[in-house]
Amino acid sequence: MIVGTAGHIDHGKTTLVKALTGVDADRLPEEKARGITLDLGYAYAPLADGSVLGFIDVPGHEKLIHNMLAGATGIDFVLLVVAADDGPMPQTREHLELLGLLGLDHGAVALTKCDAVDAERVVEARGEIAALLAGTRLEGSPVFALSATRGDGIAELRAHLDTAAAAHRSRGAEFTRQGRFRLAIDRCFTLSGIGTVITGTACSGSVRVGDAVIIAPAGHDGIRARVKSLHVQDRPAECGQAGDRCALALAGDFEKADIERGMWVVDPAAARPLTRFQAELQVPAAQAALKHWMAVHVHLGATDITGRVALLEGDQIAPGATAQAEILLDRETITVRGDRFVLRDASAQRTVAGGRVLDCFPPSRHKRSPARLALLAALRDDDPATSLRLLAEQSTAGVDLGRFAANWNLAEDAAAALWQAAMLRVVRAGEEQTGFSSAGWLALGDKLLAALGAEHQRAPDMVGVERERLRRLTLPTLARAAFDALVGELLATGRLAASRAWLHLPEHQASLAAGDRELFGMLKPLFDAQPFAPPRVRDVARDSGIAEDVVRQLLRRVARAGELYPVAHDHYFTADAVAQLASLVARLNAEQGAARAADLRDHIGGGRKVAIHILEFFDRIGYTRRVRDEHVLRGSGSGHAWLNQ
Ligand SMILES: Nc1nc2c(ncn2[C@@H]2O[C@H](COP(=O)(O)OP(=O)(O)OP(=O)(O)O)[C@@H](O)[C@H]2O)c(=O)[nH]1
Ligand SMILES: [Mg+2]
Repeated sequence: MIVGTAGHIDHGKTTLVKALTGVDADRLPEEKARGITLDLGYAYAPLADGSVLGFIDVPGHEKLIHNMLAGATGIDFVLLVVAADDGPMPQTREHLELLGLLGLDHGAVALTKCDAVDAERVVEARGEIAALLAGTRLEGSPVFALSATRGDGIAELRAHLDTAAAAHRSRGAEFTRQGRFRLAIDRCFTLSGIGTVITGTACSGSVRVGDAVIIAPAGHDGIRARVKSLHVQDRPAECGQAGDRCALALAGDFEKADIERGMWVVDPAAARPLTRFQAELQVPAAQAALKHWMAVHVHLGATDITGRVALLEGDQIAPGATAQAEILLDRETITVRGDRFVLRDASAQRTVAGGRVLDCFPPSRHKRSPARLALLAALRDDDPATSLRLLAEQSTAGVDLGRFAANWNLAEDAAAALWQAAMLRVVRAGEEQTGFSSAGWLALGDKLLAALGAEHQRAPDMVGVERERLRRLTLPTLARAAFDALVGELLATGRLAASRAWLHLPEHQASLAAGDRELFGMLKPLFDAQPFAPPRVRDVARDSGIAEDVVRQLLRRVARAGELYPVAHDHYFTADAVAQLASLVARLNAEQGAARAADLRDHIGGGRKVAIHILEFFDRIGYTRRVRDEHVLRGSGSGHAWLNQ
């Protein structure tokens, strides 16, 4: 458990930490000289069970709130220090408000300097503290009257902290945040013989000696590093996990000067810096309303970044109210859903609001639509299944599961278990995964079949619809991989049929009129005689004595029925010939990596120009892709089922 001090300047925070641990957390010469704390201090005390209690000591000075917040974001338990002579003072209240906004609800109060006042004043101060805590997250926390200089009451407080640490550990399963490793850097220094060391509180996941990590944001891709050794709560360790104060000795191609407080050390998969996220904001009852586009300092992790607040509902958040907003940062940081932060005004004088990150991948359009706001509201639920369900319902083109997992900081296993529990239909394409609800997936299939049915009605003489066109007719935003999976499933269940390059409903039969069929039956031998160099429209007209335009119209109708392909202008090839040419092109690809016009011509004879036309036809229908003078088979060629027939 990490205990964080809080309270007004000079009320005895550092003295108390020393009385509890024996460690003077004021380590800077300037702190010693001035007798006040300037930056975060750290101390550790062993517990009876062999574990270690960690302390983060913060400054009380009103101008050092940013340092206080850098420490407070990593603590589990608040030790609010109030001097008995003064009682609660401005920074007692300010710290208490900030801790409440950060969601901290476990703590105790140390009523210090009781040696300097009489018993009556102690009773009075207790009353002031009870009034101070009323209505806050720390209401009802125990108050320990003590003297840090004389040592009175220290043992009782220490015993209470030990008990609280045990309780914290038993809540462990619930509180140990799973997910990928993230640690907000609060210090970076060099140790001779060891190298660069960074410290911070791990806020999720775990880290081991030897792990590859990324320090980010830094440069374009962050800084790659490896964990050489680590200390947990000031002791050498093999592994550190969420809630531990860790010191990591890092190896990599960087200098100490490249690293500063506020950067993060993360699992490489969690290194996704951002400048924009959406969040829930709570304005304290005692503060002014928060107005749209207000300039703020965003205190998140171990640092603060300037930015603006764009409200998503209304044009202000009233005192005491909670609302959703987008935070736009002036520079990058790393965050995930659930991270708490505090907004202070541009001059860093006043607390504006507390926040909780909800969505790290907000849309750029329709931000205020009711569906979008409902989704943000669902993201408040700590169970990812709730928002996943709603998101899947809303996303006809599927949920980007990679982003969802990153937003929730889910490691691979947890993500896979979630997809399974939600009964998602998951479509994989390389690294990307798209998820559909069962109902959504079925609806998408129905939509595809309905689009196809409408096409058959519109053009009953067409054998079917080409795959890519059907994807656009179904849902233009549907990714190709998802569409292919959908088609595969519909084909397998017999709700969809394929004839060569065409998809159609099983019952659909392209209908050539009886007259057309008879006429084409007479002409077909001309095509079969020279399948790879069939006669052009003009030649067919000349050889058959039928008017050129009549031939042209007839062949066009036969092509719509799928029995001919228009390989070039006025130049039709039979479906059989095209199927053979397609296998030939596939063979050339297999043997030579690509098909070239000269090689194709060597196999089929005829002119080079016809070979070029054939290959260009295959490019056009998406069977091949042109790369300079070569024609490379696309993907698995799965779009062109006629090859397998
Ligand atoms: N008599 C008496 N003096 C105390 C006690 N605790 C602290 N002091 C004195 O109060 C002064 C301030 O103590 P610190 O511990 O530095 O106070 P702090 O809260 O850490 O101050 P900042 O970190 O600057 O906010 C020192 O001179 C301490 O010796 C106490 O219990 N009794
Ligand atoms: Mg101090």
